[in-house]
Amino acid sequence: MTNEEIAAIFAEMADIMEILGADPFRINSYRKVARVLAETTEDTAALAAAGKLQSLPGVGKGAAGRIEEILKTGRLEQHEDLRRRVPAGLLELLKVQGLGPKTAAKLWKQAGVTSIQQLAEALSSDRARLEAVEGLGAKKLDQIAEALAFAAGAARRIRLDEAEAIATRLRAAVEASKKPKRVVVVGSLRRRRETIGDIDILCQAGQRKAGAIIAAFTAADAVTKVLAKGSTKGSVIVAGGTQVDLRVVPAKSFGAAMQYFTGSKEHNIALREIAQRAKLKLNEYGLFAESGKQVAGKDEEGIYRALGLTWVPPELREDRGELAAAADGKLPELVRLEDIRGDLHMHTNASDGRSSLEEMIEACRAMGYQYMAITDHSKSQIQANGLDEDRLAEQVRAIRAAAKKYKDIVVLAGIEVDILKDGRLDFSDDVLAELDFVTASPHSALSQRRPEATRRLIKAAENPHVDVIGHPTGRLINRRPGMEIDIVKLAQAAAANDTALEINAHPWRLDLRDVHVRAAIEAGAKLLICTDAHEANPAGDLALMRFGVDTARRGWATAADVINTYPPAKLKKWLARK
Ligand code: DGT
Ligand code: CA
Ligand code: CA
Ligand code: ZN
Repeated sequence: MTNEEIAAIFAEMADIMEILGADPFRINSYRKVARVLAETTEDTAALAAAGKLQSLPGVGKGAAGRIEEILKTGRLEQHEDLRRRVPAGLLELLKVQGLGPKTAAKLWKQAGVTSIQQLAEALSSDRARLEAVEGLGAKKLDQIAEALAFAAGAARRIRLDEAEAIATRLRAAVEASKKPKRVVVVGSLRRRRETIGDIDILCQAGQRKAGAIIAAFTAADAVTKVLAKGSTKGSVIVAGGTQVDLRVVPAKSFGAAMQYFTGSKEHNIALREIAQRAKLKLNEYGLFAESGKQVAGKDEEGIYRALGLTWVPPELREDRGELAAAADGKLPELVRLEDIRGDLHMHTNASDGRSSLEEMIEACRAMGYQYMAITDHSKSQIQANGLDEDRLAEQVRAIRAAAKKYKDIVVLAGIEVDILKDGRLDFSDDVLAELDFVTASPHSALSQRRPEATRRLIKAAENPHVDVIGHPTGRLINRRPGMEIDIVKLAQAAAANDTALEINAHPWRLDLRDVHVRAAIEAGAKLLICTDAHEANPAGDLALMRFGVDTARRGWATAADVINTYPPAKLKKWLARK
């Protein structure tokens, strides 16, 4: 059982209890356990074996017992009891966006609707029966009908880069109309999550202009369907099925709206509790005293400041300890894109890249980099035209010759050597010893189980010639999960052997992911953020660096944690460390 599978059981129990009208406090405690399990980098089975499940936040004696039962028997009696108490189709209904457990319960009790199928039928042929349900007006039913149609088509969450491209287009449409004072992206996209559910945009303008701005938004080229077109809010679907929401907000509450709609919901709830303790009320319109007087809300900083906190970078707003750190003035100074001085993972047309060595060097110079490494694939990557020992030797000569021509950039002769199934490498130590830089990456046998996968990567990290473990889990977002690894053990081994861990910046990978990055730093490991570029285009693959920096920031990384922020002399010293 993986952490995610156990988490799903707890989440489903919470949903069922909510349908059954259980105590909200109890429901919340199950949701909290589900979230903690889904996010933790610890191996739940190992924690259980050590009797330490209760070290997880929110996991008390009861939850620990339930987790143990799941691990032992693969199921949970209480979960199955709960499932027997609601029609099976009802849980499917919850997957429809905007349809929560409370509505599902009413559909069941008041209209006899217990499946998506029945809901779709009633929507098209018996709306009166649905409109009789408490809280289900015509407008809400339209929304549900849209969501049903949408769920039938598109993937639920899109990658960060896809969302960014859509947001850029819609933002431009909003900016071109009526010249609003400010247009900002909020929601999970501003927090730079690796996947995005829907895109949220906020625009500052007065009531007079709002209508025209929303009209321009809903008429934008990318829009395939308009879901809502109100006086302060517009909602559309774009090609591919993603939803985009625009809200128009006046200056005096722009900061409050920015804060609220940036989320996360969990961060907001925790922040609101801090406000309540200070006898203040926080919502999307502002921060208010008991008298009703507005205390803050024009800008985000003002809100955090009035609550005794330093401003929290959006990437940290996940309720993972950022508010306590902000209260103590101990938030990390996060690494920035401008801190990056070089890229140490890229391919040329000697393996599966599309550009020549010279073109890659010119592109890295255009990026303003002070150093770079060429890291083509090794021989067992046959489909990627991986280099064997002879071709590698020839390439190293070519790189050294080319490198001499440039005073402004250090060009390292490297390799992306395959980590074989058992942790051995695709080249012997003698061959690796000839290189300036070695990335070792897993590309095959990615369905390996956690213990083998962890042992495999640790073995590679222990090799004295390896500088960094590339895309450690091998996952591809929305396509394959990659290996589950014990990140703490790997990071400890990496730290002990002076081997770095890569944050592969390609938005399909983002590997290490955010929670891994945080755990790796806490275990003392160093990081490298690299693009894995396959083309010499400063606006193409090489520009993907920003997504890696986003992930590093979400993992609380500072520039000091990231090797490729080092000045050239310091990097040279690091390269000579082993
Ligand atoms: P997504 O779209 O699933 O990738 O994630 P978000 O975070 O963009 O979520 P979304 O679009 O549902 O809502 C945008 C923000 O609005 C969210 O991050 C926080 C705020 N928000 C939404 N619903 C609630 C809520 O019930 N309570 C609170 N406190 N904030 C909420
Ligand atoms: Ca969103
Ligand atoms: Ca939204
Ligand atoms: Zn690779």
